[in-house]
Amino acid sequence: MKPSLASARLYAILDLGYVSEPKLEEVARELLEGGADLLQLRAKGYGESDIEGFCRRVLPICREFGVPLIVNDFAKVAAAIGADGVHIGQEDGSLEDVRAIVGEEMIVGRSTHSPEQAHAAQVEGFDYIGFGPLFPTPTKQGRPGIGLENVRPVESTMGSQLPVFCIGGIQRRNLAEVLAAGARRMVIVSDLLTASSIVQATRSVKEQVADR
Ligand code: TZP
Ligand code: MG
Repeated sequence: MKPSLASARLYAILDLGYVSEPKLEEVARELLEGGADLLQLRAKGYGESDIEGFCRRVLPICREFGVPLIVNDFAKVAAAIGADGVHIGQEDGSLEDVRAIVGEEMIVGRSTHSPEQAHAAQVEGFDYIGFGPLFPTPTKQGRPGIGLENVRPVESTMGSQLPVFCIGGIQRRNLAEVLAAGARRMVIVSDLLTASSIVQATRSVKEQVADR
């Protein structure tokens, strides 16, 4: 059965741009101990077989914590290893293409960069969206920040039917501002992965986004 995202608030990403490959298990465990509700494996520049290997290492840890594992970009890997979902960008094809690979029981999420794209993803039937980058970020270079002004309109028009995870440049130091702009769910990558204590950083964000 497809895991429910209704109570998911904090989505963490195990991004190989920040995590050295031998530390994958250790960092996955820290993010989950800190209370991440979803975990994505994102490994830009790696091929399918490497990514499959990384995901196979992380999947048992996600299972132990009861947290869904989402594979970035590689629907075939998600299907092959029995992950919980796949995340695709605007250029990665249609939901129908991905469903043909992963079936109906897997979570499929889409990156969106404007209210129009967010709406289109909802109409198409994605299970959740990433909405951003709110601020310019080195983690996703070459994209301007879309700002905070669209967060509340998107969250209030579609957030009750489609989980909207704000993303991009969100850090502990601007979290209050992002929450005040209407965000209820978020993805944080570099600020958690570069924290001196990943567990504590994750826990402190989770406490602030819980129950919203
Ligand atoms: N998509 C939009 S922004 C982004 C992705 C993958 C990166 C977010 O990373 P960070 O480090 O939290 O800004
Ligand atoms: Mg992609």
